[in-house]
Amino acid sequence: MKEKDLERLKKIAAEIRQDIIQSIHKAGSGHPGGSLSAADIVTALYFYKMKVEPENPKWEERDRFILSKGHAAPVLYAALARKGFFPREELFKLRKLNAMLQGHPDMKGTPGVEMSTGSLGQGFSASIGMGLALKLDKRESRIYVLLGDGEMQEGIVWEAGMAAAHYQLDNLTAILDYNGLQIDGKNDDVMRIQPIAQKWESFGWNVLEIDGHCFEEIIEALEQAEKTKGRPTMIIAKTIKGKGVSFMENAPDWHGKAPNDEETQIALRELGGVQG
Ligand SMILES: Cc1ncc(C[n+]2csc(CCOP(=O)(O)OP(=O)(O)O)c2C)c(N)n1
Ligand SMILES: [Mg+2]
Repeated sequence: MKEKDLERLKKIAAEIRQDIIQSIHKAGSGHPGGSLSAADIVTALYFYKMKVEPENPKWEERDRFILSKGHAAPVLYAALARKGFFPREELFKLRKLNAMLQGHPDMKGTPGVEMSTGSLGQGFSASIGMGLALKLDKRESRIYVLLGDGEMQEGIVWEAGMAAAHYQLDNLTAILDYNGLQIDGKNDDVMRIQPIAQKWESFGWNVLEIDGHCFEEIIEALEQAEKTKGRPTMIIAKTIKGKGVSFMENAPDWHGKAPNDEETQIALRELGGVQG
């Protein structure tokens, strides 16, 4: 990757993180931790890898992104707004009655949202159906789906994973946002998912392990996934929940609450200032 692409992606990711903080603060509720942990992955997808047309969201040749961990909606909304799917002002009406952007993604109400998610595990299953449909239609588009490590405890994930390998869905790239925390604390304390790489390998997937905050590694893995034929790829991305805001990093408490005025100012300062 070129230096100027790297700088561009870092800048976009910082702006997306600022929008996450500001939109959740304005809403007074929401999920900052898991939105911040996924910001670099979502930035790499929308601003480097995926083929999408914001002015034509249903373009048939587009790649699809499904946010299976739907509670991290603010990161998806910030990326979609920045990409031009809808005006940025919508971000600051998040979770308001009748607003376009609700607490969890709604495919019927928001341009660019491919699947309504929030019930953990379901988005992943839907992405497998989409991958299969694209194969049957002989289309080149790819499906990208992001899961959480808490989400990975859902039984539905494993049934879907088995199906994806059975149908040789090499058009499917799943990314695990492995931040080690879920709603009630540490993944390892609630119900450990390790050894996670071996589990997916044994299910017939191509497995890659990366640092989910390193753009070079994210993009290299996405490209390797695209070159892999005959099986789907699971990218296990090690991340930090709350990444970028010191007091939110690795703090289970910030899974699902909004920062107050003072916390918002500190967070925005750490992320490089307030945007216009
Ligand atoms: C089926 C289902 N059960 C429970 C919940 C409530 N819930 C929302 S987020 C969450 C924790 C998810 O943890 P993880 O997947 O690790 O997300 P992240 O750390 O990325 O925020 C839970 C249990 C849900 N949304 N869906
Ligand atoms: Mg998690």
